[in-house]
Amino acid sequence: MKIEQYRIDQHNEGLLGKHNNQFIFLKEQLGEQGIDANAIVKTLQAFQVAIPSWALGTGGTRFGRFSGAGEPGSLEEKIEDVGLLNALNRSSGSISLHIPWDIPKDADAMIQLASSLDLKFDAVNSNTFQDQKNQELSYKYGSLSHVDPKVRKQAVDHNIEVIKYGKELGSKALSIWLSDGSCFPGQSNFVKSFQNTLESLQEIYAALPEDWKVFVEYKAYEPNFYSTVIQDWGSSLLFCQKLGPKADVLVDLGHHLPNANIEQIVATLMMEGRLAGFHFNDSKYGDDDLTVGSIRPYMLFLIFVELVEGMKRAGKGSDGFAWMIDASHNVKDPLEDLLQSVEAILLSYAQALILDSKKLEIARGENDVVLAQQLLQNAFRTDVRPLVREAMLHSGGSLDPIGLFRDLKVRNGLIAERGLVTVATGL
Ligand code: PSV
Ligand code: MN
Repeated sequence: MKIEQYRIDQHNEGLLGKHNNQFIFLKEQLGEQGIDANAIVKTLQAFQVAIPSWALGTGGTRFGRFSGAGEPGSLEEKIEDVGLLNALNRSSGSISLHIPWDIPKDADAMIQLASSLDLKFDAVNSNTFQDQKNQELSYKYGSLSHVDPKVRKQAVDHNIEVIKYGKELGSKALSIWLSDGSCFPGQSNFVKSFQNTLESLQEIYAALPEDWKVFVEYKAYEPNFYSTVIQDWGSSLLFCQKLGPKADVLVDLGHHLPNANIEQIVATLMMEGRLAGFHFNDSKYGDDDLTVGSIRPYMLFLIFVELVEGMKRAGKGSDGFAWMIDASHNVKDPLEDLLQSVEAILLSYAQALILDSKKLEIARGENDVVLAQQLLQNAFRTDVRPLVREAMLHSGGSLDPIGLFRDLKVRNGLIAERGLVTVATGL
């Protein structure tokens, strides 16, 4: 299923009058503060968020999975789904594959399909946190950190194979998340686990193509509940520093202990030039994988404030980082959910872009705490939706992606094509 451009244009026509009024009003309001709304719209247009291949089906919990209907049953269908999202919002121009959930059997055909939908292949993700059918050795007690060198070798080889798939597709990065750790005190030797992991990562690093990066993702706990080898940003940074300049830290918003100051972590990693990018999601308790911006939008905004500052300092645009959603749902239509997530990311980015950072620096220098808070909250409380809509409109997307998705009955169309009983690969 494909959404033709004329359907988007037709839908936009009906919304254009109201949108133009709102945009012009905001543009004037921002103009009075010396902010160029059109420049912000351009910056937003350039921001692209990768969609993970595992988020296109209904996710599960460890208590069960209630699969939706019309879910993609193959990699082709997953690419088509991301094509639908990108046609609607023009901000989801790439797909990130998880291997072996989504092995591209015919890379050329996948590239052709993806480019016909204006899509690229983002980072490829390895998986040594599950055992696969016919796998020789088990990852029950770890993978890259395992006490048995044969298991470590198998996990290293898997990562090298993932790089091979990525190369065929034009990806430029390997993303590694390890569940390695222990569930009980005494179960593993922390130092040996670290050293084994480092040696394994060094072998993978040596196999990276010249122009590739490796992203090292950390997570505090789960599935191991006593210790995790790469438990926090500090451990991840330590591995990256030991590996070399092609290794950077990947921040997944759901991977921290409660109340961690993620924006400060982001600032520090950017200061060191070691932030690879993000896995966006939201959470109330742990790694809940909820829709981005659904629970803690102010935190997301504060993170973007640091990102905008960091990008400015580094003289980099948003294309210098890997932005990806990592969430999966039990109760929502996955495509509607992803549209909401992308919109939330762009809204936070827009709010951070309108922040008066010069005034903020002055307030900080004068210890004017009240003004500093006010400046942040003024930006956060500004309704920047017209900026995001204008960006989508200019890029050929929809002024109301979810509204159009529903008007066109996209899910019904997908059910007609794929059937009612479908299960996408993933967790
Ligand atoms: C682990 O919780 C994680 O965040 C990693 O990024 C995995 O690749 C992904 O989720 C798999 O669901
Ligand atoms: Mn993640």
